[in-house]
Amino acid sequence: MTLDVHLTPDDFDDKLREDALRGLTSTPKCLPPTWLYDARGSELFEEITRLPEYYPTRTEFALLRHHAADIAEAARPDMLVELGSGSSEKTRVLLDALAPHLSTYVPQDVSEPALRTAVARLSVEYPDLEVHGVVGDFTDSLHHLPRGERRMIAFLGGTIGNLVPAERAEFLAGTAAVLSPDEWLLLGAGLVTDLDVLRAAYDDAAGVTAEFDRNVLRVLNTRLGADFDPDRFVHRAVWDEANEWIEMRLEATEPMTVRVPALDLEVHFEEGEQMRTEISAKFRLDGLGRELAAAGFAVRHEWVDPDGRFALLAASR
Ligand code: AVJ
Repeated sequence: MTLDVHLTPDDFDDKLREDALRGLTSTPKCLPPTWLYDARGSELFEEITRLPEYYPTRTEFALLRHHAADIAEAARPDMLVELGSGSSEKTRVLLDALAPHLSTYVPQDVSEPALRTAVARLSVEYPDLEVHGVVGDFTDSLHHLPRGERRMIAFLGGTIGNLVPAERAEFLAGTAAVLSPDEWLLLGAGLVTDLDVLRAAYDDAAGVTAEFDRNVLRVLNTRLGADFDPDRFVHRAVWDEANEWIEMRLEATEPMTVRVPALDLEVHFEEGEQMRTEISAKFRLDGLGRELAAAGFAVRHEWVDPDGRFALLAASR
């Protein structure tokens, strides 16, 4: 088992400082979703995936379970690369189906602790498989992937929705560019669905998503010495009708000034001011097909759950 670290703690700090400075000084304020996933954030996300309201993970898991054999037959990869693999929980069903041809599994994630645990566990469970973890940002990691004969890049969970359209276009074109013609992309994407279902998924009754959202403030406190009081922010999940995405926002409950020593910055929040911490775009199959086509992919298979909430697409060039 190996673990490549493409984002060293120093690179990480530089990136965080850059993102935080840009986001906290823009109007409206915003932070990129990457920073939600420190060790605690990754744990909270795992907890989210088990909530009754959060349907994406279990819906995608069912699709993977039902269609893993079709995926294996179509793509027959020797290497499975999984971008944003997290705990690699739902990947097992793929690994089992791909086993006859698969020699290497390359999980990639921004959270080193989550990845270490996953890599260690999988190496024990799949002794015949070479497990090669890559720590980094999924966009940078594309260019540092190990070579294989026939790779399949899996980008699951609907994480594609965290990118705005221009970033998506760049990411998909970049993915097409690193793949050769007989290599595949397996993409999991959330679909536009009932708005109450969507909103509940991003603002659950138990408040786990709220805690996950506020955790980004703790990350800024720990890593940048900031003095955010997370209790003075409430979590909001807002559906943006025009863009067809959910926005997670943190709303200040009172006016306050926050100090961020590592940036030599003081940030003022008005009462009720909202800071965006994530977008989670939902798709329509025709639109997603067009985006993939524009990047140079042809969709070979698509599978949708019976409620029409989530899609799994297999594409090649
Ligand atoms: C892991 C990025 C797919 O957008 O649904 C869960 C993250 N945010 N609840 C998503 C998330 C709020 C999740 N992804």
